[in-house]
Amino acid sequence: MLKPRSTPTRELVNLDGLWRFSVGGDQPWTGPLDSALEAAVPASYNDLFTDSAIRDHVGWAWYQREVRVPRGWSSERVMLRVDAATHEGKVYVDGVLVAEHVGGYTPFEADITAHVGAGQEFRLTIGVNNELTNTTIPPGTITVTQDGRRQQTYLHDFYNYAGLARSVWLYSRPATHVQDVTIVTGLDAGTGTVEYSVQTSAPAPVRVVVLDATGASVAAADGTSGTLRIPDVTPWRPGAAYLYALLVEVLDGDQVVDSYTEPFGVRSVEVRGTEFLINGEPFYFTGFGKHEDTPVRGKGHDDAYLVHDFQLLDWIGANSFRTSHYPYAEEVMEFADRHGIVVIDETAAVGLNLAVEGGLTGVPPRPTFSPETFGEATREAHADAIRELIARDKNHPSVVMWCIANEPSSHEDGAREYFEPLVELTRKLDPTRPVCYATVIFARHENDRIADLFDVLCLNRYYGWYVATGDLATAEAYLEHDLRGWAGKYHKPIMMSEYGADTMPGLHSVWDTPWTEEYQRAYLDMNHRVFDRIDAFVGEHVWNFADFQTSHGIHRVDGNKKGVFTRDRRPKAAAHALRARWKRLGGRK
Ligand code: BDP
Repeated sequence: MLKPRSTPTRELVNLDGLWRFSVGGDQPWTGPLDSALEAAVPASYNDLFTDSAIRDHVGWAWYQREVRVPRGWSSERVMLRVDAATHEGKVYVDGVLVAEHVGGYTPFEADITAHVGAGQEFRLTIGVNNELTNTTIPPGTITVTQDGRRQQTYLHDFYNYAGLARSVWLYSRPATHVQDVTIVTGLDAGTGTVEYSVQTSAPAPVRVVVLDATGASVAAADGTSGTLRIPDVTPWRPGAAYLYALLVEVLDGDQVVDSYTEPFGVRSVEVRGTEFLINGEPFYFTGFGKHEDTPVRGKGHDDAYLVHDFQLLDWIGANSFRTSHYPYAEEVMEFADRHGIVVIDETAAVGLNLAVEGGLTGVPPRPTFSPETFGEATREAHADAIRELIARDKNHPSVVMWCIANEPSSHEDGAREYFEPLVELTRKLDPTRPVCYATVIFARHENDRIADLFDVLCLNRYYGWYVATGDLATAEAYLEHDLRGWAGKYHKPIMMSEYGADTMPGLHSVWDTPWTEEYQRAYLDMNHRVFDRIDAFVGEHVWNFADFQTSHGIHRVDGNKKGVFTRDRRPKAAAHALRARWKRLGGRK
C-alpha cells in the first residue's frame, strides 16, 4: 500500500489534532458524539485521561471530527487513510460505514468520493476496538471479573495501548492512478540494478524515471515493469544512506494523469553460510529491540521522540534495531532509510505461546497450537499481518530481514505445521529478504521444531536474569552451552535478538546485585564475552532501548525496566559501556 504523498497530481490534508472522544455508547456514528472529552491524534488514548475506566476500557472507543474537502477536488477521487487503528477500526462518513480493518499496526484506506462533495464538510467518526482474542494478532483473552467488568489479558508484557496512535489523512487521487510500486535493487560491480513493477488502477501507459539525490535523472524507461541500470551507483549503506527516487507517471497521450514518487536505496542483502551480507560485506548488528512507547502518548507516534531516539542510537554506536513487537509508524521506517539505520521488521505476532503460562518450566498447561487455542483462524490472521507488513514496507532499503513472530512456542507439537505455510508465504511475497523469528528460551536446539525453515537464528536469552538470577558465572556457562548447541547443529548466522536485565536508575552496589546499574553492565559484559567466542555470531540487540509501560505484574515496577535508557531517554550506566563496545566494533566483528 502506497504512502499518501503530495505530488503534482495528488494533494494531502493531515487530520491530526484534537478529536471529540468517547468510549462505549449506542451507535455513536449516527450523530455528534455525546461527550465532553477530546483526545489527541496521534496518541494512544489510555494515558490521556485520569479516569481508570477509560484506561482499562475493553471494547470500542470513538473519535470524531468535522472535515472539509478542499474545494478544488471536484474531479478527484477523495481518499481517507488511517495509518493505524489499534487493533480494529471502523470508519464512518456521516452515518455511512466506509472502511473496516483488523490489525492494529498497519494502514488502511477508503475511497469516500461517493459520500462527500468538494468544498463540503462531513462528519468523520472512527471507532477503534482494543480487544484481543485467540484469532487476533497479537492474541489475548477477555475475562469477566466477579463484579461484571470485562478485562483483557494477553501473553506479551507491553501495555495494550489503543486508539489512533498514528496520523489520519485525507488525500486526492486521480481516477486513473498508480496503485502500487515494487522496487528490488541489486549491485553489479559499480552498476545498480533496479527492477521495478507498477500497478495502475486501469490499463494505461507508464513512464518511470530514476532521480538521484540531487533530483537529476539517471535512468528512465517506459512500461509497467522492467529493469533499469544506474552506472556509477552510490549504494545505500548502513551508516551512509543514499536515496534515489523512482518517479512514476501514468500517461494519457502527452498528459501526465498521475505522478507518484517512491524513494529507494540500492543495496543487496544476502545470507551466505554463517554470514549476513549487506552489499556483499559482512554486517554485524549492534542495537536494540525497541518499542513505540512514551509517557502520556503511549504508542502515539511523535517526531520529536523519533529524532531524539535516532540521535541516541547514533550516540551509542547502534547500527540497527528490531521493530519489536509490531510494525512501527512509516515515519520511523523512512527516517531509518534516510539515516542509514538497519531494521529487522517484525509483525505483531507476539505471544503465540501458552508455555509461558507454565512459568519457567516451559511446560504448557494446554497445547499452544490446536483448534481450541491457536489454530487455522489465528494462522489466517497471522498471514494477513505478514501480507500487510510486506505490502507496506517492501521498498524500504533499511529493512534487511522480516521477523514473522516473537517467541512462539516453537518447541511444541503443531509448531511446524503452523509455521511452515507462513514462511512459504513470506518468501513468496518477498524472495529477496531473509526471514527469521525470535526464539524463546524454552526452545533449545534439541527441541525447537522450526529453526531450519529460517535464514538467521535470532535468540532471545535471559541467562543471569530470569535464569541464574544474580549468578553471572553460572549464567555464562549456560549461555555458552546454549549458543554452541545451535551453532553446532545449524550452519546459519546467529544473533542475540534479546538479552537484558531490569535496572532501576540510581540503584548501586559493589556486588552482582540484580536491579542495580552495575549489574546491568556486568550482565551485558558477560553476554558479550560469550558472543565474541562464537564464530557464527552476526549481531547483538539488547532488550530494550528504553524502559516501557507494561500490564501489571509483581516483577514490573512501573513497567519494564530493561531499558538502557530510561523512559524519558536518559542513559543508565550500561549505556556508556555499550557505547565503548559498539563504537569499537563499528558494525563488524
Ligand atoms: C521477552 C519478550 C519481551 C519482554 C521480555 C522481558 O520477548 O517482549 O519484554 O521478555 O520480560 O520474553 O523483559
